[in-house]
Amino acid sequence: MALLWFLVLVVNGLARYAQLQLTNVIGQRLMFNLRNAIFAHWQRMGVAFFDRTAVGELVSLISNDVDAINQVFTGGLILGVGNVVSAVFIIVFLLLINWSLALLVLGMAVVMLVAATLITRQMRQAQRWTRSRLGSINGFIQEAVSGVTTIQLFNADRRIRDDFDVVNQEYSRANLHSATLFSIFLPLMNWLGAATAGLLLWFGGGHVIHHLLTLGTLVLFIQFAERLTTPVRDLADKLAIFQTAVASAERIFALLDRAATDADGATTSVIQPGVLSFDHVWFAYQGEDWVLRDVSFEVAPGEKVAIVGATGAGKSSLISVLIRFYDIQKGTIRLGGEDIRALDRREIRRRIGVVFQDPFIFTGTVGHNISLGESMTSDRVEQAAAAVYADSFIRRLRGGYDYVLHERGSDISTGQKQLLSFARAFAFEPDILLVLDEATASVDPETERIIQASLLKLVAGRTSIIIAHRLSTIEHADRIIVLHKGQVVETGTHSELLARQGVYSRLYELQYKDRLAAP
Ligand code: DCP
Ligand code: MG
Repeated sequence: MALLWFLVLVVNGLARYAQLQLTNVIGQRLMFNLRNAIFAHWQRMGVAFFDRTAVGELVSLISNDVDAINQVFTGGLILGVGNVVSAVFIIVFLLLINWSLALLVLGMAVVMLVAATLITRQMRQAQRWTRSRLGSINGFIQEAVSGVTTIQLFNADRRIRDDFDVVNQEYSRANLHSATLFSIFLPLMNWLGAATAGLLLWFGGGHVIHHLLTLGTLVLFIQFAERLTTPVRDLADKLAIFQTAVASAERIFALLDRAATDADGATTSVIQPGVLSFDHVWFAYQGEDWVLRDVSFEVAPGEKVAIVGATGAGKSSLISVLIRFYDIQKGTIRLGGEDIRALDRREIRRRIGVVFQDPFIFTGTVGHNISLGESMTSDRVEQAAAAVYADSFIRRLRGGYDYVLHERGSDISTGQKQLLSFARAFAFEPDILLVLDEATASVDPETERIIQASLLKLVAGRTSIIIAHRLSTIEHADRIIVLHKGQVVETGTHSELLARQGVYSRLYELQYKDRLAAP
């Protein structure tokens, strides 16, 4: 019998190992797939989605919420199901041996289940609280790190430290609350377990003295009662985990069920070069707050058009709708005669090169920041950089094209970032149109001269739209479109518009006159 018992223990151990390993593998695969699915879905969401979602929230979705679902597997519901099965077996077994003692054990098990349920319900609340506080801390840190220069510049570090102290304290308090509940839970369960053993000894012992029960049976009862309380205690715990997982799953699937913007019906995948036209275009980011009002203009192939206007006039928005970051509410934008809503977004962005006002720099080498992982030879990368006069500064970096830039390009200058973004646009060889949202930040005259030369190289021989902030850029344009509060108010050449004495001449007096072409 002893040998058999030993064998059972060995098999039990092996089976446990197999079970744990299996649930781990399933859990990890599930998390892996979920994270990939969420990330892939994000990449397909429109820019508008990111306008209104906090980074901290997204991070917590892909880490905390995915993790909560995994909890169901590792040490979660699967083991919980095993617990229920073994509890039922134990109860039936005990009832068969001695029903009165069995009822006593069962009664205590019910008491424990009720107590455990009550406490775990509290714990679930506490967990929710803790998680939301954790989200706040994450969000706070993310913002404080991104805004560190502004914080230090305005000596706001002490104030921000105080603010952090508040969110930190709330997180601590939430954690402490959870911990308190937990420290009640465990002793209480242990106490109830001990009470069960005590009651068994009391009643069972009496039965033994009166020879109504063998000592062996009593020992068996005490042992099995202990084996019963563990699953009962766990069960309540597992239910709480399951509840949290369901809440997380709801959040995740709410995201995955959101339609991705690139899923809408594009019918034409090849764009024919031709005229770009805005035809009575109306656009608002939200509701009826029109940012573009009845905008109409055309850009013929080979033409270089400059768009000017006061800050907030809607110039950058014009580009966002052109490359379908957002869809317009009224009117039509046509490329080569085709409504852009019928065109594939990827194709639009491949054929139209855009340089944004504030270029984004990724962590990685200079070369990678130009090619963005697209398979292009290093020759092509270097040629692109040389074409826009970016290579002289790149060569001065240690390692040249292999120099590793840091997050958001914190270790190169604003002007250098611009040159890098020009090189990026050049390397991708947009053949239909090049759009350039000129940066407003001013740089030293020498860099200014390089950027101007670089810009001219970029637009040479291309149809281009330049949102201009520099007089020298405007002067090189074939035509100027003046945007005022979302409307096209004037069109013409520099001298024509000056002669008109309208919005452009006012803008010129106020904005451009002093910023004469770089020496
Ligand atoms: N806007 C918005 N949501 C965004 C971007 C802009 O509600 N995601 C609003 C803010 C402005 C208006 O749209 O009131 C126009 O913004 P633009 O960025 O198009 O303005 P400009 O590019 O003309 O201004 P600047 O010269 O400063 O770049
Ligand atoms: Mg802008």
